[in-house]
Amino acid sequence: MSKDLFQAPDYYQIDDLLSEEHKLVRDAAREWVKRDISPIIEDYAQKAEFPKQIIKGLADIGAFGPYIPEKYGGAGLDQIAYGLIMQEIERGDSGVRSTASVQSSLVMYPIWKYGSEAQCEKYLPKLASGEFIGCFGLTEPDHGSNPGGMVTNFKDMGDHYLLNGAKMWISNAPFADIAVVWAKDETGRIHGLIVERGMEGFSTPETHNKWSLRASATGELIFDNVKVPKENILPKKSGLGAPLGCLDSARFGIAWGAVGAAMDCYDTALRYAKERIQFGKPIGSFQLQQKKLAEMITEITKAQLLAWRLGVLRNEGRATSAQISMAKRNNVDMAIKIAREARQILGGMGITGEYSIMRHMMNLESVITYEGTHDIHLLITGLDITGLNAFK
Ligand code: TGC
Ligand code: FAD
Repeated sequence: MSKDLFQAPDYYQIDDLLSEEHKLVRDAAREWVKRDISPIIEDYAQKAEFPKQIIKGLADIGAFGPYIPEKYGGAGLDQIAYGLIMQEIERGDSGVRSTASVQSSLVMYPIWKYGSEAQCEKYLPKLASGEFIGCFGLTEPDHGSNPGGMVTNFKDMGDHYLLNGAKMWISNAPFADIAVVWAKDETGRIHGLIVERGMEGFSTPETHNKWSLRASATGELIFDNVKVPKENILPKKSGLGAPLGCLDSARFGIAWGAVGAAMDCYDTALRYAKERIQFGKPIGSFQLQQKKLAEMITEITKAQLLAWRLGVLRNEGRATSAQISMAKRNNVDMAIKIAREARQILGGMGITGEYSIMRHMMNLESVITYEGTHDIHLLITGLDITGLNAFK
């Protein structure tokens, strides 16, 4: 890949809305991505391999549990700082951001919010430092958008639980040390269980042949009569609302992350348009290319403001799940459209690994599907504004 010359677009001076701490955290993440992600990521995406050596760097910039209290090893930051870290990481690659958001919002968050004090003390510091990597098992082969239909289940055997079933499309699964797994008890109620690598009957085969999110490891979780110690159940919340509550936190991070991917595509296309000469002029001087670039910066600016406002609402504890859905849906859709337009501005060069755009575009095909598809988020907004459920 050519040298990372990224300059962050801030057309509406949104930096003025950030605190000094926000800017420090953001700049540290930005520098780290430039130094440790940009030079290697294309190669790892081509090889379809997660670069495990970056785990320590992710921990060092506070990407594992940014808002988890410091007493558990987290960074103790607010929601806007969390969002900014996700934005910067996804500026580098959505797959790397996936690892960070799964670890923070889908593994540390449920342990922190629904776990016992003993579980928090046992797992959170190791997850914050990157000594442990976690994954989150909700989706099943036959239950994606409809997780409430899950069939993975556990039975109370007196001194332990016996877990059976399978999860699919699980980020980080192939190398995760622990999995937060959602399964039904004998009454059909959903609970979270912490399953550790090495438990007999637990395997995590990798999913191959992905054209998207290639630098992120995706896999299955298979439970064949796994004996889970009773102390590994998350005691403080059960029901479908428990995993969905984690998704709120992860979707919020994605709303910011997608802005990062879009900023990178726009910045690359803008620079290229000013340098590339055709018909004796920079292609950026043609109205058709200017239209693309002007619309991109307009959409990025709107998405930045949406993410920032959502961060303020989350800091105040006032953001609704439906507001989070709107931001996830809008910002990912915005990013994927910008990636497609930016790719065109680069002409043939746009399809090569010399530039990040095609990788972002392909990654965003996963991002628009996971954590609730584009359609599902629209239906969440539809339900919120009409009171009428169009899911079923
Ligand atoms: P529904 O009846 O609407 O709700 C069941 C219960 O959950 C409550 N609830 C929520 N609670 C917290 N946060 C939310 N966002 C919530 N949404 C709903 C709700 O109040 C109810 O509570 P209670 O007490 O009345 O029982 O459930 P439903 O079965 O009709 O489904 C609704 C639907 C379709 C919106 C939901 O299931 C959904 O969001 N589907 C999409 C599935 C999804 O997003 N899966 C993501 C898997 S994880 C992932 O993709 C990780 S990728 C990570 C990466 O690599 O970055
Ligand atoms: P389906 O639910 O089968 O949907 C197929 C199509 O039907 C979609 O377009 C959908 O919008 C549409 N549809 C479904 N229901 C309705 C409806 N009621 N009305 C209208 N349209 C509808 N899951 C995890 O649990 N943990 C992870 O770490 C994780 N990581 C992932 C990583 C990757 C790379 C990918 C691709 C997925 C990951 N997922 C993970 C799974 C992801 O959350 C699901 O793929 C997603 O929720 C959609 O489920 P599905 O693929 O089964 O699609």
